[in-house]
Amino acid sequence: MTNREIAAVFEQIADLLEFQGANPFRVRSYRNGARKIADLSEPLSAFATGDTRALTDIDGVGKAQAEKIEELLATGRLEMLDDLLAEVPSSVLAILRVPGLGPKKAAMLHNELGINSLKDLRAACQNRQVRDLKGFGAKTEVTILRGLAIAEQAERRSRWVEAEAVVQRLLQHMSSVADIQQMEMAGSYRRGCETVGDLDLLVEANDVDAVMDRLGCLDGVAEVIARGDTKMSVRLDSGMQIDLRVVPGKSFGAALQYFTGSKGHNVVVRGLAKQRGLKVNEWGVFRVGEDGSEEYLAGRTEEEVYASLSLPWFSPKLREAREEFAWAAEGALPELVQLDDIRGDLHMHTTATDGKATLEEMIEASIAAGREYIAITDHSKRVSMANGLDTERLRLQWAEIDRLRGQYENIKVLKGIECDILERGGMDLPDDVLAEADWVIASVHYGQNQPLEQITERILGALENPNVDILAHPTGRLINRREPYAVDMEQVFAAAVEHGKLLELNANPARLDLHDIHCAAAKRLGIPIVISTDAHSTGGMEVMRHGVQQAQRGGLTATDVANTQPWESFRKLLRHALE
Ligand code: DGT
Ligand code: CA
Ligand code: CA
Ligand code: ZN
Repeated sequence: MTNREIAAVFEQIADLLEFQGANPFRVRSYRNGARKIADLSEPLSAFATGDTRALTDIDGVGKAQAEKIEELLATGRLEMLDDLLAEVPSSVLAILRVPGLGPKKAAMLHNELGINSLKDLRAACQNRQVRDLKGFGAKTEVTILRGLAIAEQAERRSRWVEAEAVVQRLLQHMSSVADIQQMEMAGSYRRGCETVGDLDLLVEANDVDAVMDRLGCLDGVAEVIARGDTKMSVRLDSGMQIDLRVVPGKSFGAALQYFTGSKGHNVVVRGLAKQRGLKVNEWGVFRVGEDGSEEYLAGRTEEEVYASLSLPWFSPKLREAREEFAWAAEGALPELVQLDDIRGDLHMHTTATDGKATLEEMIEASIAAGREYIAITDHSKRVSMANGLDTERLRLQWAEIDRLRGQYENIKVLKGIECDILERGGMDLPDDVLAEADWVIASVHYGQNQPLEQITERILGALENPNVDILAHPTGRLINRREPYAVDMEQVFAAAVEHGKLLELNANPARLDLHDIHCAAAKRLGIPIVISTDAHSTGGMEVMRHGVQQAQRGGLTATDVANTQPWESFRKLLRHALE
């Protein structure tokens, strides 16, 4: 299990304990443990097996939690969690995930109104029963109703990164079947979609039973939904479904193409085949004779399938029936940006605000990650919860960066700030201070529920400010947790063009903000995109790959992404002359 998965288990335990009204100290210790684990830069297994360091050496991890981590690492399960889950039905658990409802409020709804599911909750809000509970009101009801839509989606679809954790375990588990010749994930997971409904696993093998038996004994399989000659579907405890298909080698490419989708992409492929008197399905490409006979033409590889239709191979990231066929017709499929192209990371935090690593640690981790230039961008003072910087503390940090510049010669460190756009409009720090910064990020963190005109005005104001370089996480959404705020993106794009600003693609897998469609729009308008990790720890730099994947789905090339440029050309985008 990965650190992230183990941290998620601890979070879940904390939620469940809180829901049950457990001792608040106990709840808090699990939450702290989860945070510590998520922030670790090393895998937990390194502590569990290492002879010199124990899990209890990790700050915030006590003896009881260390035992739970060991149990998870050894078995992939935790008896305590299984017990808790048996006590709280999963339909009730879903209530905990409604934005704006913590475990405490969820428990009240459950205990006082008998609410047992999202459906019950929706009915109770619509019947105006919720507003009468202590600590709730008519406004809470509206908030809950808004949050319900997103919780209902989260019940059905996982974030890509959560699906990835399951996929890694699944592929590892299946790899012991000797008869497997080839194995690939297909579906929305392979396309890198931001959320994944179910997982589609494709296997080439002769011994179908061996493959299916093995899938059946994956840890966490709750139910075998169906098992046939070539297809099998299982459901995991988490609710996630896995569809398996076992095909012969001559059909592997055709099946991979078919089950990768998207459905819309495949509709176009089949249409193009038909025009040529061909038929494409999951078994191959066939020439259809006048007597209805079918002659197999291709199917071993995806390249072969597409080539038989005079099409180039499409990156799965582009298979959404958007512009890919028009590009192919012009022979101009974009050469998508790759993780290796990234040279800079221009959004990160340190212990000066809510980061977990010091300035030096972040610089050293950036060097280790191969970055040639970075910007240190802690929060400004409005973000008081994160101990945001005022002018004085910011200048102190810059003095520190000046000192460190001499020490780290193989990386450029920009003096930056993530400056809040205030609720009433305007920037959180004075213009003359922002003017001194090498790199100014403008962000909306407060007043996210304002009406469209107001939020758009605030953002346009920031983009008009000559000292602002870039707008961070432009729509504020959190996948499966929070809707984007109401903002007129057309106007934001127009202002970015007019004032020569950049837009961030925040790589945090919970954000991925800009959306892929917005990435494509920015590219069309020639607005440079910066993919940033927004790292709050050294481990947080790892998320760059998610941002790159999202950029690929938007059709972005390295040229479209400003932080792929070598320092010598990137520095020309800055307001200050820096060597
Ligand atoms: P998901 O699971 O909702 O995140 O999205 P997908 O794209 O993984 O969809 P899924 O799992 O239902 O099916 C996987 C792929 O298989 C899909 O992208 C295209 C192909 N496929 C499945 N069912 C059909 C169908 O009825 N017609 C066509 N043309 N293709 C299908
Ligand atoms: Ca799927
Ligand atoms: Ca499926
Ligand atoms: Zn940030």
